[in-house]
Amino acid sequence: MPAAAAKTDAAVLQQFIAGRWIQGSGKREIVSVSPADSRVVVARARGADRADALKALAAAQAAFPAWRATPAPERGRLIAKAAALARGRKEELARLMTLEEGKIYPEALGEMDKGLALMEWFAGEGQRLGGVTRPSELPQNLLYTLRQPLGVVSVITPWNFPWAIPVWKLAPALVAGNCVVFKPASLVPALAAEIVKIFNEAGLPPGVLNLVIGAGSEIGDVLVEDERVKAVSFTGSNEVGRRVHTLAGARGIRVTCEMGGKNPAVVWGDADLELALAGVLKGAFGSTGQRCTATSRLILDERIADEFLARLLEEAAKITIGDGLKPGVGLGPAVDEGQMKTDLEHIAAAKAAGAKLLCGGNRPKDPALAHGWFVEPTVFDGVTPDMRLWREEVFGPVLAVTRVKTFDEAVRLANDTAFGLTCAFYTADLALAMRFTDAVETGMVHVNSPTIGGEASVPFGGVKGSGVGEREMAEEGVRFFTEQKTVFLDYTGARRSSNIY
Ligand code: UN1
Repeated sequence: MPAAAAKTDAAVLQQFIAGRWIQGSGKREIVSVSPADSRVVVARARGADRADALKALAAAQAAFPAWRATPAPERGRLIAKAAALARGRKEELARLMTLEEGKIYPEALGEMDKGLALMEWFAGEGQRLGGVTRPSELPQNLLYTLRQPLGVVSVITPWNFPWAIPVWKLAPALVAGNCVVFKPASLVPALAAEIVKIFNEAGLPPGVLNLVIGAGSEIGDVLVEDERVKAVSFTGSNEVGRRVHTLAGARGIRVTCEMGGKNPAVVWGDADLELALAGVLKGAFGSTGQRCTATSRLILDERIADEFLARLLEEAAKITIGDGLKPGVGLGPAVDEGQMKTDLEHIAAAKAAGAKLLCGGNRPKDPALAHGWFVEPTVFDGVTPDMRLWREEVFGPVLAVTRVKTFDEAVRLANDTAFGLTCAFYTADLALAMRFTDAVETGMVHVNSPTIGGEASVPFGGVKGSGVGEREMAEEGVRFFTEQKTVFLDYTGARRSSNIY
């Protein structure tokens, strides 16, 4: 598409505050371009500034009493309606996702499905939001707990799952009765605006969900520091996550930060190698490696290492790099020039450190790809724990391989990282898988399946440097957005004879 034509087609986005679409008052223009061809402008928006963020917070605060009073099953039905509306637009939204974020269309469809399953799960939570009842030490007394909304909450999301991550935070926040200010990553504003439109069309009252589009820390800081904000749910880089956590901690509010990973896949000598191969390829190169759950370290039992790597290289060579909207393409671009440069820097550092480059390592040479931020699928053998490639998250299609002789060595190396999100262990030996599951220091473990993914009904999140605060998804996902109240109900109708404690 010629640049000029693309510019005219670009959507013009606005902020959504108090139920109205308004122009941002910031100086900066947010321009969303297609990472597969950076001449293609997807959308433009005048960015929000501090004043817009404050307006959004005020709108959320004003909407809270009525939303809190809306019965939870009713709130849940509204989420269900939003899910149904999105389901009807699944292909269109997936196309927009591929255009704006770069992931290949089949992966975008998969992300749509995942987000829809999460919305449907959380819609049902409207009928399940509840506490516990317990017997009291006293006769004719009842102890029970209630779950109540917090008030205004901030939802701050990254660019790599521009549909699933926002909905897995927004749906539980809303069903629990909170009002939200949503700040998506500035690289994916077009999809974020569609998400907000869908919730609005489903019938959310004005002010219950507000959108601020902007770049830089100015509005993000307001959304954590303002006294009206009672909780912050953040997914993104460790650098920003630490800042969010520190600011929120200083205020003593609740915060969940889901951050990076350096996830290992271990392939044991007895594993089904075809299964392991498919899982490693998907984990390492799926979404161009741009997921916190990506497989970035491969720990191979030395008995099968040569055979496995030979097959891995064969398969990597077959991957077609290109525009994710084209059928047959298996690897899309990095999201922007900065991410592409980061990938290439990590590759250069690994080479300099003495790791052995087995494949990839460059931008593709095809001139048709020259306007996109593409990086070849890259595999390094002989990576040792002192190398940056072992320790630091790349967020690109770069896999670090090492070989081990013993199970204990595999466990030790798997745990030799500051991160702890997820891992995979491929084996035919169930006892060994159980021992690995026991010993590995991660929030999630995959046995004979790739490191990536999650399901609505089970908690998602990590330990060590990968995350702080409550897990997401499942019951935990809603719990984060509620406050507990313990009720001591005495129905004796008489004075207590003695206070037992
Ligand atoms: C997945 O692997 O399907 O930012 C989800 C991320 C994660 C989501 C991964 N929060 O990559």
